[in-house]
Amino acid sequence: MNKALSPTDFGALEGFHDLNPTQDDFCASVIKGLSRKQKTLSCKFFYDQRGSELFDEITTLDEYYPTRTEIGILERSSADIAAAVGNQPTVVEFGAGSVRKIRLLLDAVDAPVFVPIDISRDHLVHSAKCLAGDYPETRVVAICADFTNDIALPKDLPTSNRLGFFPGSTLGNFTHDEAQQFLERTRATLGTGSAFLVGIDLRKDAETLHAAYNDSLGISAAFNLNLLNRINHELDATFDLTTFRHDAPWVEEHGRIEMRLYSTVNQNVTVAGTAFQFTEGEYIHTENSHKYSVAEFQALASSSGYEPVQVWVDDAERFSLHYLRG
Ligand code: AVI
Repeated sequence: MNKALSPTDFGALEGFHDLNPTQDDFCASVIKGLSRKQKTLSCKFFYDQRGSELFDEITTLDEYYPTRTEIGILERSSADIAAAVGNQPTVVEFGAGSVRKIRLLLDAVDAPVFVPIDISRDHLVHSAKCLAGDYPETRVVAICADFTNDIALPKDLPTSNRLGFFPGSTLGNFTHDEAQQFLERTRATLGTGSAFLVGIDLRKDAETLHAAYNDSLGISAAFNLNLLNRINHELDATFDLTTFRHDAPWVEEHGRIEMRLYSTVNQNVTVAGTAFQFTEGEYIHTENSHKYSVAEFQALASSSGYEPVQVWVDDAERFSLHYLRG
């Protein structure tokens, strides 16, 4: 889908490529997910305007350590990172995430070209425009796309010295197979000789993990429930949010936190004309957040064709930032 933008929409943006999935994809995915025996919704749909705001709030919570820990690693290790990466790469960010993180990276490596890729069009345009304004020497080319699909980068981008950036442990939201496929695809997208900087949350005690996804202020719960609200508004659905409850257990067997929404009553819900039955105590699985040891992630990267070159970890060994060569 190509959406026309007026010249003023671009601001200082060099280019904007819209490969955004349509509303039909959202509807089809929700109906398919709720039709499964284990009802499932994809976590990539968390991020409407309200969902993105709630996620930003999560990243500031005391219990949610990943964001501030990764920023600390980037701050402390920026000189090492720059030495490993070399100067002036084309930086391709998968997910236009934290403004702080990308600025730390751009400052460290002096990137002449920056390519943010994100599924949320408004968020992408806003953050890319801000960056383009603040980094007048950097060419910013934004791509609105679902990075869980194949993405062909625009042909006029430099083909050598590309550096992928995938912070925040978003890779943990994929299953192991999906993570491997994603890494293989990004390697193909970025090209041989490229590098990839990937943030990965580390395995740790269950109590710390549990608190991070079941915070005392209830922001994680609001973030999870907002998905039902989004489906109500965008897909003409009838979820009664007072009859669903958030829980996010640590599932040792799979090495992951699972975000779940439990139905507290027997009920029927309609989505875009299709009816779904819920029994009391049944849950919708809305997200996985896998945690890896350094060795586990390096094995995954190797099996995807990357060479793990260097890894930076905070003193408390909570989070890791991996430098891989393609
Ligand atoms: C975006 N992603 C890495 C977050 C995580 O920690 O898995 C999403 C999140 N879900 C609940 N809290 C945060």
